[in-house]
Amino acid sequence: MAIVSRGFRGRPRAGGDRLPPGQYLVEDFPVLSAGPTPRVPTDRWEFAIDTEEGETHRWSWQEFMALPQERPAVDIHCVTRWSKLDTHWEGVSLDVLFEDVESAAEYALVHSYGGYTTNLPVEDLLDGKAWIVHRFDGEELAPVHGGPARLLVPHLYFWKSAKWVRGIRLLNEDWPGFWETAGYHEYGDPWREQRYEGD
Ligand SMILES: Nc1nc2c(c(=O)[nH]1)N[C@H]1C(S)=C(S)[C@@H](COP(=O)(O)O)O[C@H]1N2
Ligand SMILES: [Mo]
Repeated sequence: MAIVSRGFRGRPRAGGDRLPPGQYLVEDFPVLSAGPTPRVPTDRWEFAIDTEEGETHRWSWQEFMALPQERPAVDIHCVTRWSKLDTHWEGVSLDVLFEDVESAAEYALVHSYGGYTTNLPVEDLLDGKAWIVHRFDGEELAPVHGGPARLLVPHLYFWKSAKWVRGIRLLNEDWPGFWETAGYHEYGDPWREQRYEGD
């Protein structure tokens, strides 16, 4: 006869309902880079959005820093299973950067100094969901974590948050990026555990 203990859910996990399935909490800040850290001096840094019509919108470091700044406090989730709660950043909302961009494209391919790429739907960059950040925990963003500036898209697995971000290409069709080509999920929602292609 089976004895079923109804409602037994095991020990509550640290992080509670802010920890997506299969994740554990870290207090430190792991570094995950697929290659060497590119060094990009801010006087040679530029960020660009290229539309599907071939228009380019560019910002120098000075122009970027003069834009309205926000301070998102968010939880981040890496596909290698660590999560970090309440991380503090400073940077520019993608809504601000997209203000004068005319585009009907649905897909974005983000590219970085050093050659890394990652793809996501344009709508996941808008409506207060993504930033280009240049400060972490009150300090300039360290080069190993993507300084001078990185993308921050906390509602998707952290591989979408391209370090050393250089630009965004808007596309009518979805082009997979670096990890997406290597078998990781196209979208990467940590709450639906979309780690690998087919999840
Ligand atoms: N340019 C670039 N961006 C990147 C990566 C990378 O290798 N190169 N790794 C991604 C992965 S897999 C993760 S988990 C996070 C790690 O960011 P961190 O090193 O600041 O923790 O950056 C993402 N952005
Ligand atoms: Mo990652």
